[in-house]
Amino acid sequence: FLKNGATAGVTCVPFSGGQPKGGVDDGPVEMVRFGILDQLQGMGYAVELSAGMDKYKTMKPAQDPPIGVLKNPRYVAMAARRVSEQVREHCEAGRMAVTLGGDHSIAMGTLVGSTAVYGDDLCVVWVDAHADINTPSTTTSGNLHGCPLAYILGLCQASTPSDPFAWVPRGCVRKDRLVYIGLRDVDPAEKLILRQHGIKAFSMHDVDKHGIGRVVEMALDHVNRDRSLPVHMSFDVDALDPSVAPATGTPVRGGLTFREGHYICEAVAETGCLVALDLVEVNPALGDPESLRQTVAVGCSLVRCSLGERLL
Ligand code: B3U
Ligand code: MN
Ligand code: MN
Repeated sequence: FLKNGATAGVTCVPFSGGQPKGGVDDGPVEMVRFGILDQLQGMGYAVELSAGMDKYKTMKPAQDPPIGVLKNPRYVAMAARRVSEQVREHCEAGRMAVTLGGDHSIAMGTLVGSTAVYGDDLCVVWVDAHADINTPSTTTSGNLHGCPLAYILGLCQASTPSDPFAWVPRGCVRKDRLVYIGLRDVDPAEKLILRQHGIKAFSMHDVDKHGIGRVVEMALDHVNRDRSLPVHMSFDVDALDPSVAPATGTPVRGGLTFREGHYICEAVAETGCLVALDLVEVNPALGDPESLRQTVAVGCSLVRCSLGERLL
């Protein structure tokens, strides 16, 4: 697989159907307006932009009643499926797949796309305040941005023909190749799932106890001891403290500092193993203009660091 591929394959996903708040669909366009594409080119990347980002809004089905408690199930499934195709194309072409969200339900698509190319060698570093591992039976909110990993790991009941997520290859990511950093708002049922399946997670408690340097090292040792396997990092901006990234749908106090967030990206970049990156849950509609500017800026900065921008 590529080591710091020279082309970034960028997919913008203006999608908010995985949670109830509007505005997160404007995350990608705000990051592009802030200059992320030019910035990547300035770092020496050729940028290949996926076509047809407007389609994510127009593909919304006219009728999409809840299935059980799950909200917008068909819309989420259709959008994620399209994301999976766009990310797969980038990975197949040997590009670094960069996906700008949009809410975190789109990671169902990014991970199907990257594992289609890299198989179950793929390691996932999930940076988030939340575990996003609710199943359709455990979710109390019915918001699918809280569920992508349950589908990906194959924790949901076998799909029926009418299941809009039937296309998701259950278990395309191995449970021992997933690691979390930054957790601090995990539902009781999710805690049970993590424990039952032995899924490795470093909470904010662990960051306080060991420091971010040790935590990232331990996280990478868990999934990728030899630093030889491809890595997909899915970074939810709400992993950062709300004082650093205020414009996001479900902020949780006690998050990563500006430097801790950047350190994760720098350390992952240094391994040379990164093949795919998601940056999600930037919601420009929440908060004042300064909160927006600050959150968009930090999102772009995390993307650049993950793709190898160095301080010195
Ligand atoms: N675990 C809760 C809350 C949540 C998950 N992800 C976000 N919030 N951003 C749920 O709705 O599943
Ligand atoms: Mn998330
Ligand atoms: Mn989150």
